Amino acid sequence: MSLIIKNSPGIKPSEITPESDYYNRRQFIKQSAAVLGAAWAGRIAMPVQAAQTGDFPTAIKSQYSTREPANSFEDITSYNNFYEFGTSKTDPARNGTGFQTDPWKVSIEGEVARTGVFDLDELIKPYQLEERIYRLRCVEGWSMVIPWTGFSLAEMIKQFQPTSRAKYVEFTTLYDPERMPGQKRRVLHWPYTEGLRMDEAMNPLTLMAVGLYGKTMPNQNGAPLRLVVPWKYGFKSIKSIVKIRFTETQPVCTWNKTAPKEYGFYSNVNPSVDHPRWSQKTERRIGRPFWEPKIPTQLFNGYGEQVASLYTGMDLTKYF
Ligand SMILES: Nc1nc2c(c(=O)[nH]1)N[C@H]1C(S)=C(S)[C@@H](COP(=O)(O)O)O[C@H]1N2
Ligand SMILES: [Mo]
Repeated sequence: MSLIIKNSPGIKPSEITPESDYYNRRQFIKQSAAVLGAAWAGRIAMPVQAAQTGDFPTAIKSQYSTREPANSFEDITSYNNFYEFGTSKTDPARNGTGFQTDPWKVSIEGEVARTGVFDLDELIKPYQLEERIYRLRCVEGWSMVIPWTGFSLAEMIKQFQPTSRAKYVEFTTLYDPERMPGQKRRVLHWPYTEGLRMDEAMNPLTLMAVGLYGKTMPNQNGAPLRLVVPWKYGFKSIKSIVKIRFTETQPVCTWNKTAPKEYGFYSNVNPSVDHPRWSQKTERRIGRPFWEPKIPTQLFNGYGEQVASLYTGMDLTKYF
């Protein structure tokens, strides 16, 4: 049974104000910093900020959200994989606190008509933000339900006009060992890279996320911009992106390069293809009591209705 809600609210992105509230949010942060500075310097009374309204007031609810209950903000922001800030689950929350993400530039390169380096605020301004509640299944055997705020990668790709040679998209995380201290240790080939086939990148489920729980993306979850590909294992959902490159050949992906027998290019969630060192048949939902039985893992993490056709005729045990 699919848990995807199929009834579309019928709202086209074009019918909604194109102005991104995210842009306003980052402006707001800058202004707040200025106000804070002034308040400190002049000892003026601090204005009351309406923080409870969320950082993305114009985001619309997505038709692709699961109905499962979301994990708590606490769970989502305290149990992370983000090796740039350390390899234990609690390291990213602890070591990512001071990570500066404003200003942030993203370079668009390769097989597209429009290439260039864009300021993040400008880059994402044209797109309709949505709240999308997705399951995230880590290859390690745990899962969470996360209410992301983001926009469709397909909408963004269209703006850059890929050439006929654009067959894949490669994403790269920031490389800056001073700001990302985990990069001082050679636990992975830095910078972290990931890639998708063009049709996977263009699938409507593929999301570029800038927040969660209606708040600007916490550093430990991949601020300020990260990918979310809900039918693939979590490691495909690369964090803190600084480069998006369109290529003719299959990009090199960090985990695939590190252990090609364990992590394939496709990385589709598949309970019938075990990891060489453990089963992928079930998963532990973070935040649930330890005595509860594990949940059966679903093919394509339950998103088969939307994505199975991308892989027709492919042997998924070979292209894992
Ligand atoms: N740059 C980068 N992106 C990354 C990772 C990482 O270590 N570095 N870890 C991946 C893994 S293994 C998972 S499961 C998810 C976890 O995302 P979350 O911490 O927001 O739940 O991020 C993925 N993206
Ligand atoms: Mo993961």
